[in-house]
Amino acid sequence: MTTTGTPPLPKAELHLHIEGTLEPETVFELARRHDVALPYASVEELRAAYDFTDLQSFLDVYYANMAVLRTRDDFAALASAYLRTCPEQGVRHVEMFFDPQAHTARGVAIADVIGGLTDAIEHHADDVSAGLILCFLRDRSAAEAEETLRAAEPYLDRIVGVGLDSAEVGHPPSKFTSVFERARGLGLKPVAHAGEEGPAGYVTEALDELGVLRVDHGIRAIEDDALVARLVRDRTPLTVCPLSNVRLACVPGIGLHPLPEMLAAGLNVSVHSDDPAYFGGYADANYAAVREGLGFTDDQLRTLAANSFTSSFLDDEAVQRLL
Ligand code: ES4
Ligand code: ZN
Repeated sequence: MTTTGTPPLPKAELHLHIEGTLEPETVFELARRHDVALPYASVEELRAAYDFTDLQSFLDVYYANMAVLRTRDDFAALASAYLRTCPEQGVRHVEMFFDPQAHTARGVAIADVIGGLTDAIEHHADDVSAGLILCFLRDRSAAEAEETLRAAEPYLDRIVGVGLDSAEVGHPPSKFTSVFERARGLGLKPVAHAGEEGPAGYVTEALDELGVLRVDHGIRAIEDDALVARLVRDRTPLTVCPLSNVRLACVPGIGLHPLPEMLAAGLNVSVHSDDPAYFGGYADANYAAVREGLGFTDDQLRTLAANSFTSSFLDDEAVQRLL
């Protein structure tokens, strides 16, 4: 990561999977603590496996590494380690994704997952404001998503929204219409990953079927002029993750990322870090990538940062207090 000598721009982090902040060193530390066998001999060997060819090749390693997260304290330590880094990144507010099914499927109680994450959020409340977005795994069944939402109901006061993530192609948003309808009825804000690897049509479906207020990634929306016009008209936020898109080969290289085209089209884009322990850096590294790799000006970077706040689920007053 490069440093400019100037403090990083204040920003909101709206596209971050908390499990994607699990650093290789922590995987080894927790594996030792819980006596979990790892298929890698060293941190270096694990890091060498982060040579992804597509979304699925990443997800395989991402879910495998989660085996080391077992207790409420593990989830608290994971989120705490991340939240601690926020001030130095200029991150003043985070709406973090978590994947309860990736843990409950391994026998971890959802109470420990949400309890640990909220312990950390409360502990760091003076440094950074933070909320939770519960994601459904789209490559698992709609019935399981329904069960997950039901299991989370006792903790709804700690959750701002619901999201949709994991393997996109073959799992269109319409598979989850009914669980999103119920979540919206419970007062949860709906968002979804769409148009990352999947087609622009999945973005349209996420808007029409799930009523999403924000689209995560959405880079392939640019392939559909009518969709772009709709997103521009509604000022629908798109949370773009440049380093992720490069590392998962969703774009052929940083210099060919569609972000400049998206911004020029008038789309409400902001820049985020997705799974920073896997993709080469946190918020500031993603800003550096668009500055250095795409030639973004200071003015354009300020637009991205301003969009990140207005695209958050904070009200205007709360945003003003953070600036
Ligand atoms: C993810 Cl980069 C990405 N895409 C879809 N689902 C995910 N879960 C964690 N990272
Ligand atoms: Zn993501």
